[in-house]
Amino acid sequence: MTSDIETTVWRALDGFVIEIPSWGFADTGTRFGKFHQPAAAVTLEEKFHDAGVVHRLTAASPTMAIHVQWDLSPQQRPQDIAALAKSHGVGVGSINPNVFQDPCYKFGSFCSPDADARRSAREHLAECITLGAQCGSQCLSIWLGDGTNYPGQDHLRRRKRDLQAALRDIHQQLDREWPAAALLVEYKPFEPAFYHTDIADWGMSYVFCKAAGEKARVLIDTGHHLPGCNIEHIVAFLLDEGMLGGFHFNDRKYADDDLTIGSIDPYAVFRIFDQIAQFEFETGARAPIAYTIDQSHNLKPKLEATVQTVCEAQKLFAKAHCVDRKALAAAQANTDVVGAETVLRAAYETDVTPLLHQWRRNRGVPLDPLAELRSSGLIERLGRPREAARERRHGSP
Ligand code: AFD
Ligand code: MN
Ligand code: MN
Repeated sequence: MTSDIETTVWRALDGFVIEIPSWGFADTGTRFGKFHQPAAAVTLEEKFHDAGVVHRLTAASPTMAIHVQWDLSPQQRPQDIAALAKSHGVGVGSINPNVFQDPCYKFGSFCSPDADARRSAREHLAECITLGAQCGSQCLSIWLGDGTNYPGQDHLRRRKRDLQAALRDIHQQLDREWPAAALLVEYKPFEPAFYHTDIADWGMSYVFCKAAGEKARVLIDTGHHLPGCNIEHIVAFLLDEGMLGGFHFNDRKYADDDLTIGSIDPYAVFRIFDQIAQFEFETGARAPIAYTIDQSHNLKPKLEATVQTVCEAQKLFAKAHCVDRKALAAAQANTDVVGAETVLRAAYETDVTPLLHQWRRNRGVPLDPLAELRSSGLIERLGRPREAARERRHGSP
C-alpha cells in the first residue's frame, strides 16, 4: 500500500526536471586561473554526450542549457544542434545569450552609453531568439553583467530606461518569432561591476519583467544575494505574484562562488523548496518553474559534480515534500513557534533515501547514480581520447 508521503514525493520528483548547463562540463576556473581536466568537454558533441550520461544515470535531466557564444559556432544550424542533442538522448534547454564578454560591452550592453554596443547586444539577442525558436528550446534566459565601477560613471536612470526599452523590444520579437518561449531575467548584486549592477536584485528584475511583457519572469540564481538575504522569502513573494520563472542552482560561502548545491548550506536549499512544496500543496498544481544548474566545477570532476548536484537537489526537494502541511498550518494558526519549527525540521531530517531509491527503481536507473558513475571508470575512459583530441587541436593539453 503506497503511503501519502510516497505518493506526494514521487509525484514531486516526477515534475522536478533539472536542466544541466553545457558550461558545467567544460574547463572553468576563476580570474586567477583555469584548471584543466582531461575529461572536460570542449565540443558541443562532447557536452551533449555528457548531458546524456547524466540523464541516463538520473532520469531527471532531459535538457542541456546552451551558452550561445561558449558552445556554438556561426556555421552550426539550429536543426543540426537539435539533432545532435537528440542523438545523445537529451533536448536543447534554455538559450543563454552572451552580451558580457565582447570588448564592445566594456561599458555595458543594453545599458551602455555607446549606441553601437546597445545595437550589437540587440542583434545578438535577435539571433538567439531565432536560434531558440528553431532548435526546440522553451526558454530565453538573460543575464547581464551591465553596471558601473565608480560613482558618477554613468546616468543610472538613463541606463534603466534603455534596458526597459530593449527588453520590451526583445519580448515583442519573442511574441512574433518564438511565442512558446519563456523569458527569464536574472539579477545579481555585483560582479563583474563593482559599484552598481543594472539588474541588482529581485525587485529590479520584477519591474523589468513587468515592463517587458507577460512572458517575462524573474530568475533566481541562489548565489546572487548579499550575505544574510532570506532567499526563501523572495521565492514565496514571487510565487505569490506568479512571477517566479526559475532558478540557477549553486551554493556559496561568500559571493557568487558557484559551488555545488547543498555543499555549504543544504537547509537553506530545503527552505527554498519548502516554499515551492507548500505552494504546490495549496494550489494542487505544479509550480511552473525552470530548475537549472549554474555552477563552475573547478576542482570536482565535471561529470561527478553534475550527477552529485542532480541527486542532492532531488534529495532536498523530496525532503521538502515530506513536510506535514496540515500539522504545520495548525501550529502556525496557534502561533506554536516551536511546534511549527519542529514540523519543518522533522521533514528536513527525514531519510528520503528509500523514497529516492524506489523512484529510481521505477525508472530503471541506478539507485545511487553517483556511485554508479564513480565505479564505472567512464571519466577515465573519456579523458584519454579527449586529451588526444585536444593535443591534435592545440599541440598540448
Ligand atoms: C555567471 C553569472 C550568472 C550567469 C552565468 C551563466 O554570474 O550566474 O547566469 O554566468 O551565464 O555565473
Ligand atoms: Mn546564473
Ligand atoms: Mn552567477
